[in-house]
Amino acid sequence: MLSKSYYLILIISVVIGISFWIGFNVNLLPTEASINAPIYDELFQILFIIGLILFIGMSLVVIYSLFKFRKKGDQLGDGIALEGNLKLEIIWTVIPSIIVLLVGIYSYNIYDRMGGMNDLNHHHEMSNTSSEKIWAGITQSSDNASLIKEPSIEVSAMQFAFLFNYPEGDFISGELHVPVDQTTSIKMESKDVIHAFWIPEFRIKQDIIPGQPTILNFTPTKIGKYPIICAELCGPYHGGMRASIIVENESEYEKWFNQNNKTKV
Ligand SMILES: [Cu+2]
Repeated sequence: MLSKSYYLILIISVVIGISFWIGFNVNLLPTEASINAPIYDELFQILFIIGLILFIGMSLVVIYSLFKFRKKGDQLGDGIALEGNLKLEIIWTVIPSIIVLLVGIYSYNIYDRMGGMNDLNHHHEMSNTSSEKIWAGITQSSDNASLIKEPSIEVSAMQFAFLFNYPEGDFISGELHVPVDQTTSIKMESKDVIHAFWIPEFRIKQDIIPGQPTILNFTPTKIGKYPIICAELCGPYHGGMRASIIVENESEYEKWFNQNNKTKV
């Protein structure tokens, strides 16, 4: 006869095994279309696996308890209350503390690898008004001079639309076109309330705050059309505040740009 703890260890191992298998084989996220996406997805995968272990583990405990602690025929009350199980209290304090600490350290590492810890004050040549803030995040480049690259595009957010201004071509577009594999820098401004610029496929999201222009850099890696979604409740038609980003190869982008270019007449 095998001991109880043997079965317990076996069940825990199976739960962890199944959770890892699902975590590595089930992808819940949209396609990865920027250099940030694979980094972000690493963190998501770890969180997903931890969530699965907890969900499957707790479900098993609930199902087991339903049978094991079922009310006996002649039983009227709830039974004796459990009180002061020191061992249990230590376990359920220490294990979550370790998990939360490790996830915190790992998140910091991910944020750093996505460029979140880059120095904020290296862009004076680009932004000469002190009110302009360079958003720290979301470029992998460690070379700060390369943070701001062509094409640079101005994004205006308003209730309830995004408009994309291409200053070099002196035109405004309702769609954001960018070339693939190049760092694009967008300068975002809000005309009214707080909006947010979110491209799920790029794993980037940045608030657009009135009176505080924000620069966001990203590098698309996959040709295609992706949604731009306002991710900040900004009014009654917030749900309809969407636009598209079209990532295309260099020559397609040039073609589109030249078709719209108003400086070359
Ligand atoms: Cu909005």
